[in-house]
Amino acid sequence: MFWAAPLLLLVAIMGCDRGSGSSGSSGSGGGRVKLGFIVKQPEEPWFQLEWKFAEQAAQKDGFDLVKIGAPDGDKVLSAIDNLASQQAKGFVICTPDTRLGPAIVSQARQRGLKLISVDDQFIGTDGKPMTDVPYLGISARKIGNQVGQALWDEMKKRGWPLEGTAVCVVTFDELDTARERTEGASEALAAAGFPRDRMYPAPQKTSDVPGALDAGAVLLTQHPEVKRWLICGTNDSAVMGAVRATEGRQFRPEDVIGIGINGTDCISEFEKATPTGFFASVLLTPKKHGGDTIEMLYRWVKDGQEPPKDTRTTGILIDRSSFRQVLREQGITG
Ligand code: FCA
Repeated sequence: MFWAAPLLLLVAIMGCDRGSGSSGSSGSGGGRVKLGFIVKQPEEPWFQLEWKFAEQAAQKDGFDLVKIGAPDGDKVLSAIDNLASQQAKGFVICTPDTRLGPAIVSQARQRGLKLISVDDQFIGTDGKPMTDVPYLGISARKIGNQVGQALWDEMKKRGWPLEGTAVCVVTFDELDTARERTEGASEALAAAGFPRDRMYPAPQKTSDVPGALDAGAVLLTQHPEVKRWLICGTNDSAVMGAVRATEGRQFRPEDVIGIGINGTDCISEFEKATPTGFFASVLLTPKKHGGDTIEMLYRWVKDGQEPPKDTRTTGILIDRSSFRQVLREQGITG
């Protein structure tokens, strides 16, 4: 048929990565279940860890895993086609754009694929979260509160006066979980006594380190009067970018307290010989986000056991002194 050649070509150039668990199996013929795991930013350590734990689950339970990076809508839709053509039975997805939710659901339905969304919840045509699609994500506001409280505690520990201190809030408001995290951090700081009028948003154009570096640099230029910065953001990359912006303007690490979220994308920062302004992070649970989601999907496909519609996870504060032990305890490092 006329569409078959371009489709095959597309599948080939997408270069999808057949993960572990495929040994001894030949596609659908082996009788093994095949499941996909699609992520929006495969270059982020967070998503690599989700994949790692999904692979561990695949090995343990004996199913095949297909990992696909899909940074935009076109890639997501062709990834779903790709999975269907490999006779996969379902997929877990962190979508690059939550507003693709209705299109993803309809495409999956047409192809007979089950799906679970992870990290970033789908938004429906009415602008509200699609609560009928099984979702596992973080308790975003609470984790934000944890960040805000930890920023306040560290500021007090360092004996910083409020005068001359401000908060750089690296925002990415188009994503609900991101907005709730930064709102949560600001709320906790306000409740502790930090003046709201010195919490400045630094909106990211792209949700990555360069996007946050640009956003942070603009804010620092606008506020030359600030002597000490507290920094919060959506995730480690957001805080990292803003910390790099403070370094670019010769702020000393002692005058910067940055606290991230993920705890997985800041390890190289904590490993540096001398401390930077990236002070701490809330370590999330990539094992649950990667391993539990794919296992839930597997049980659903294999035994008809429906996953819960909404699961929320928590986090643990880590810093330079504790990260090694906590990562080990959490099974993230060996
Ligand atoms: C979002 C962020 C990721 C991670 C995840 C749990 O998808 O972009 O960095 O924090 O939520």
